[in-house]
Amino acid sequence: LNVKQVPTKPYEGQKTGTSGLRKKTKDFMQENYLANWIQSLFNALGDEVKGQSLGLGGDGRYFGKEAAQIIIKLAAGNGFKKVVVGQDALMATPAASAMIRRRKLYGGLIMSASHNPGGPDNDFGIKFNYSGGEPAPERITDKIFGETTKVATLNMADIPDIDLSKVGVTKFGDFEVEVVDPVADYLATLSEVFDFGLLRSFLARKDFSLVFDAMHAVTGPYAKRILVEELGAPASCVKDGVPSPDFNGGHPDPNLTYAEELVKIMWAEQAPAFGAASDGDGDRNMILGHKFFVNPSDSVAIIAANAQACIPYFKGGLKGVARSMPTSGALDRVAADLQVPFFETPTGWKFFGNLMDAGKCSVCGEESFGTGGDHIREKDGIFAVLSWLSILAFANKDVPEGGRLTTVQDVAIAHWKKYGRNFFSRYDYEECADADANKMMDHLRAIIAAAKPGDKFGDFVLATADDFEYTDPIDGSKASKQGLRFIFTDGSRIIFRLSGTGSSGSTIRLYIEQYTADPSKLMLDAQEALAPIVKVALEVSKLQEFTSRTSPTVIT
Ligand code: VG1
Ligand code: CO
Repeated sequence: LNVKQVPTKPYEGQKTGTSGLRKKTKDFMQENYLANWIQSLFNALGDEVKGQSLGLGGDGRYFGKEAAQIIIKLAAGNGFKKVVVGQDALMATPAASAMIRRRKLYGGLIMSASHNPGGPDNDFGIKFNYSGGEPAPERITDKIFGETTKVATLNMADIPDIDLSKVGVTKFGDFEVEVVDPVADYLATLSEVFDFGLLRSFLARKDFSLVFDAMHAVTGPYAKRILVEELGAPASCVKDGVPSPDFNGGHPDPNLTYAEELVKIMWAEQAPAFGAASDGDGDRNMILGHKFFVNPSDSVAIIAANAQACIPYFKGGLKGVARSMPTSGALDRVAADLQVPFFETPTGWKFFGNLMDAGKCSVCGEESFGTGGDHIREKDGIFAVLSWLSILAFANKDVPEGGRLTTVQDVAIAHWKKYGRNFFSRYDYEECADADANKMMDHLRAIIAAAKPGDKFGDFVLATADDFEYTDPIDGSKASKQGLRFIFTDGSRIIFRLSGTGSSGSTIRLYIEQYTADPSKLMLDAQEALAPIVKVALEVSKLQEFTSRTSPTVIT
């Protein structure tokens, strides 16, 4: 194999955020921009990459196929013996995690900017996952960043572009590229987690119907294969199932704002019983019933509460559960009830991996439409969908066809009746000016520094306020400045963070939570129930004053 030493110069700002490096596609298309980051990654990993196998795939967005060719040449040039790549350079994030684990690969690269819009004028991204299938921890991402500031030479194998459209192996001396079906490994893993027989017979019921919105992103082929071919749902249940390089001009984020077409379907008088959507790279999910939204913080709690009974993989019980800090405390109550260990981690999936590897966490989730289990090391949209279908199948197994089916809403209400309800909402103020957002955060830090337990904020009495810090219980690593928290004596919380996944400006996230066990309040609309505490949050932060924003861009 002939390897060329191509001289290069560092680019500034190649720092990874919450989930990999995300920038404008045009930035990534600058000469050697992507290659520099990949070479820096290989430099950071050092000699251990020699002779290893690397997974590769992406969410199908614009520039992915070109990026794959660059990555393959660099992998060969840096001593990998093999690259396993999804056909057409496609691979959903959870599928990449499953593939790395099943094939015992050294690691994998995922070309995705997740729910961010794609195309030449929007975003591209890249992320490295390690041999357990988990996103690289911060000690690695910090090292990569260090390397990006001094990268000088690219080791590029002199090989032609690979035909990624056909499954099969191509060899160049000691190096080979295997193009694989991007669904196969993932499907094999899911079939070990769920009772496909139970799901098949449930989906065969004439009184049950579903719709899955792939949002023109990567999960289309997965939904067709898994829901339709394996589980027997009608082909028409997959909406917008052909991946498009710019997601058909849309914003592939499964929430009430961006998945408005699905929302419209589910809020019609005649609607399917179950609706779900996934994001650009297939790791997020939104679950809907008829005219009913399942808050993701509730979803992970409900899945955890029902996992042992409804999902074969969890039949021995849960080893523990975990949620990200801003996610509501609904899961905490389930953990206490099940008497299993509970962990609160910073935002981003990379913090769950250590807990899972140590056998301390079976189910975890984030308020940002992320739900997962320890079958892989990424959040998993289709896992959430199959979990909910399993819960419904189990709840309805004795209901004769045509009888009164237990619905998504019934499951959620039964959960609230048992555990109480954690009202939760997130307000996103997208693309604020960096300076404005930073000033607001500084203002809040000053308030926190001066605050004392017992201080009153509106009707709420402060229990504690801080900037969240996490010490990993497994390896002792610390993550600080993970979000500004005001926790009140009744358990209500106000949290402020700046997003780490955007590609321009600053996105302010405001998370609000309030708990009730009062049966007369369980069915209140979340926005109505939270109005007083939202008011407090906006007053204390002076958000409007600092950013001139009178309303959020997205409300969850
Ligand atoms: C957001 C979410 C976070 C999630 C991350 C990656 O991060 O808040 O919970 O893990 O996106 O998800 P941030 O820093 O923008 O708040 V994905 O589907 O974009 O990989
Ligand atoms: Co995603």
